[in-house]
Amino acid sequence: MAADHEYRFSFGPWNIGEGADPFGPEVRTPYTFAKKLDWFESLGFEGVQFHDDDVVENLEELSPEKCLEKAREVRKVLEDRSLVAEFVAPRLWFHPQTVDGGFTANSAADRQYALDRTLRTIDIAREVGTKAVVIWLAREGTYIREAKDAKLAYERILETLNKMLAYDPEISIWIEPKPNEPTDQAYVPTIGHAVAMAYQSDDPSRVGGLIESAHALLAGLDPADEMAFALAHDKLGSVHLNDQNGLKYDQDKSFGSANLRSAFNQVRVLDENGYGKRGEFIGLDVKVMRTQRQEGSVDHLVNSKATFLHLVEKVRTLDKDLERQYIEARDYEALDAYILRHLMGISS
Ligand code: GLO
Ligand code: MG
Repeated sequence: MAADHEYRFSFGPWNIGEGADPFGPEVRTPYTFAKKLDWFESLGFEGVQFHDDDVVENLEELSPEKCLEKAREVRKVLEDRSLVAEFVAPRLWFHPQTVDGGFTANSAADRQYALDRTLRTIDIAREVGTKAVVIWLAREGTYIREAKDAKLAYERILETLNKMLAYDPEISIWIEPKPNEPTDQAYVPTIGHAVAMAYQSDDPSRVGGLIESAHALLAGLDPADEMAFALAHDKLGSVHLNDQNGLKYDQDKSFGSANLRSAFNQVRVLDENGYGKRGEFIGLDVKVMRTQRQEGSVDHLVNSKATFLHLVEKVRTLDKDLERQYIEARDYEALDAYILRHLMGISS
């Protein structure tokens, strides 16, 4: 079977962006949600990743009933197009009450806001047709280390996870670790932290992680090994494949753009461990380069998906006998050279 029929792909509407960065405004005009959905279909992406307010715009201004009604409408729109919601994530980093974080904010009122908004996200997730809620702990951290009590912060995050689990016995929580940005020091910086919190929670079977390649790289870790760790614990809910050129701002480059060999090893660990066989998505979290013209707004998605599929072929055509021989002979120079030749398409 061709690999593109074996894997399901997803991205989020924010991945078709307008190019604003901290130093300049938008350079492209926004597309409507409906137009973005056209691309999901035409580019072969079945899953839509959502923030709560991607599903229901201005949700703060709507009554809970109206909010759920809107979510049901979106579900219908998705169904009509044979698309599904992969997950919903509470956007806990835009609102004035999340300036100091959400679950770990020093203000009790702000923590309550974050919890209420997260429980509302669970309701939205249910109505839009997914049982997965992603927690990207954007501002759960500090700009100066002394600003928060880190032990207390971890206790507060755990308490929130438990309240979420109790609120809806069907949801799963996928924690998306990231070591920094927007904060200087973020809590739950790696998948190891996320998995530890999963085991510590009231229902470990419903808590796992979502690994983003760039976030692992920002932590100085190898994304493929991070994925292997989560897989070894059966805790890899999803992935955000992308790339990152060193320890810089979070770049969300196209998958494989900075380090093709690292991308190969990520695909390998997923493909060889049956990731996707239970419906897990190959999720992308890739940014349009600011320099792209309007008409090039989705090329990064097309290219990232194509690179993933080419690398599946590279994984499956690797000469495993030869690899084993090099490993048995402890000739890692030969193994290294073979991997490079294979990636470059040199047959001998
Ligand atoms: C930012 C994160 C962000 C999340 C998204 C879903 O660095 O990668 O894009 O993936 O908000 O939770
Ligand atoms: Mg991400």
